[in-house]
This record gives sequence, C-alpha cells and structure tokens, in this order.
Amino acid sequence: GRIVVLTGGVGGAKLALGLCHAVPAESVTAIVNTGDDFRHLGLWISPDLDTLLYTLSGKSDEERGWGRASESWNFMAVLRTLGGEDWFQLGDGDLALHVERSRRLQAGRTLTDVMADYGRSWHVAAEILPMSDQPVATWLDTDEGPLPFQRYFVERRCAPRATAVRFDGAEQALPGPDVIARLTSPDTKAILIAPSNPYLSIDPILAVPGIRAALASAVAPVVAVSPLVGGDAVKGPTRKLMDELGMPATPRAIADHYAGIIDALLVDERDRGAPLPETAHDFCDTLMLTLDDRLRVAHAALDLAARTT
Ligand code: FO1
Ligand code: CA
Repeated sequence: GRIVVLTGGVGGAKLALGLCHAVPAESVTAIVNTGDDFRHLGLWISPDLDTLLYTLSGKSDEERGWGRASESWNFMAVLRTLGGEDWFQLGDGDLALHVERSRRLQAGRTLTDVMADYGRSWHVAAEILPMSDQPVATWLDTDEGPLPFQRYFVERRCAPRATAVRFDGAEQALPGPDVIARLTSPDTKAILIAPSNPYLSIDPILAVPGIRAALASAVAPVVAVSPLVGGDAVKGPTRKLMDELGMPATPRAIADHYAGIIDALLVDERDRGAPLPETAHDFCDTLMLTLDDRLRVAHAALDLAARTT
C-alpha cells in the first residue's frame, strides 16, 4: 500500500526520509507546501520542494536545514559587489536548480512535471508532488504591515508580530494532478501530516480547494505528528506564531487545529503532562536528529495509523 505524507520544510523532510526507510521508498508520496514559493532575481524558488528533493537524494545540508551540503557561494559574493539583493542566499549548486526550473516553467511545463523529472534525475524513489501547479503565496499580516512569507521569515527573521496568515491565490488554485487521487485511493494505507508548522506549512496545503475534503473523506487513517517537543517548536517560529495567534502550545491545540481531518495525533513523550487531545493519540520521542530517530518516528506514526483504522 501507499503512504502519503503532507509536508513543509525541514521537519517534514526528516519524517519523509524516515518513511522511505520504514517502507519501500517507491510507495511513499509527499504532498508538499508551495506557499513559501516566490519569484526572486527573476527565478522561481520552491524552498519546501527543494528541501525534500535535497533530503531524499542525500544532498541536503543537515546543519543549515536548507540548500545543498558542501555548497559554494561565488554567485552571492559577486552579486553583493554589484549591490544586488543579498538577503536571500542562493548557493551556486542550488542556483542551477532554480535556473533550470524557471526555464522549464517559462517553456510551459508544470511544476509537478519539473519536480518529477528532478526526482528521476537524482534517483529519488519517492513521489514528490507539489500541492498545486498554480501559484499560492503565503502572506502574513503583521504589526509592520503585510509581508510575503520569505520577507517575514528570512529577511525579518520572524521578528514582526503576526496577526493573521493568508494564502493568496489558494481559492483559484487546483490540487496538483495526482494529489486527490493519492489521498482517496483505496491503495493508500495511511496519510501522515508531518511535524511541520501547522499555520505556515500545512494550512496552505489545506487551503487548496478539494484537499481538506479529500482528507476528511479519505478511507485511510490520517495521523498528524505534533510539531511540539516539550511545548516548544524544534525549529522556526511555530511557538512564537502560536503565541501571537492566541493558541496555547499544547498537543490538544494541535489536534483541535486539525479537527475534522485527523484520526489520531502522535505526541512527543515530553508532552505527556500537557493538555492532550480527547481523540486518539500516542507518544513517542519525536525529536529527529539521526536517521534512527527518523525511522522511529515514521514507525510510531505508521503503527498509530494501523491501530486507528
Ligand atoms: N532560509 C534562510 O533563513 N536564509 C536564506 O538565505 C535562505 C535561502 C534559501 C534558498 C533556497 C531554499 O530552498 C531555501 C532557503 N532558505 C533560507 C530556507 C527557506 O526559505 C525556509 O526555511 C523555508 O521556506 C521554510 O520552510
Ligand atoms: Ca478519515
């Protein structure tokens, strides 16, 4: 059977890699957030798709959490001497990916197509599906005004106070060509929601018309892995954002956020004492530092799914 995982950036890629070792990698489908995508220096950048591609092909920089390992930065260095925009770092190898993707998109190919080709080129057995081939852009309303995601996240380092998150273009977007089929196929044995930021990484996927309904009506059990470890986010602004949007950083709040979609929540064992979901849940050490950790979390999520059917 197929295992489907909804994912954003780093945390999701780690779980996806664990899944590819827990079950045959060719039976894994990742449905990936593209709300972080943006046009920069004339190029189309897809950070979450690329993080997954780099992770599953063994090319990711584990320490930095994005981009390629052993990257060189000549392009950025020269760009800086010309007074070019340097708030968003593009490594030389990474740049090749963006240039070639932009060329193919310009020539009329779809993002789904391009990512499938990239996966084949780099021998990634798992299927990497963009949530949509139409542009959807995550914006944050903040005390400094509205900011596009990368300006908020990278340039402003999440410093502005957020009041709302929006997904521009979501209403007009269609799910990627195979997205609904993978979610609703009788061959799909489990659907996982990665421990990515619910507001910034998973909500954009759910905002694409048809995806939320497909999850709610899916035959396969839907299990989310809580992004909280001991009441805090492992990385990124999850916790700060939850505070600002007035949501307590508890497993119960995560489960409530996914109400109507998930059948069970995998909770970090450090959060045993926190307010827990009233619905099905289980515990596991969800911190994913090593490949063994990723495998353990993947197995725990799949086990919980199997018990939830
Ligand atoms: N994150 C940063 O904090 N600074 C950067 O300069 C940066 C560049 C970058 C380039 C390509 C890419 O695929 C990702 C990049 N990221 C960078 C990470 C990325 O913007 C975010 O971490 C994700 O969008 C969040 O999921
Ligand atoms: Ca269901």
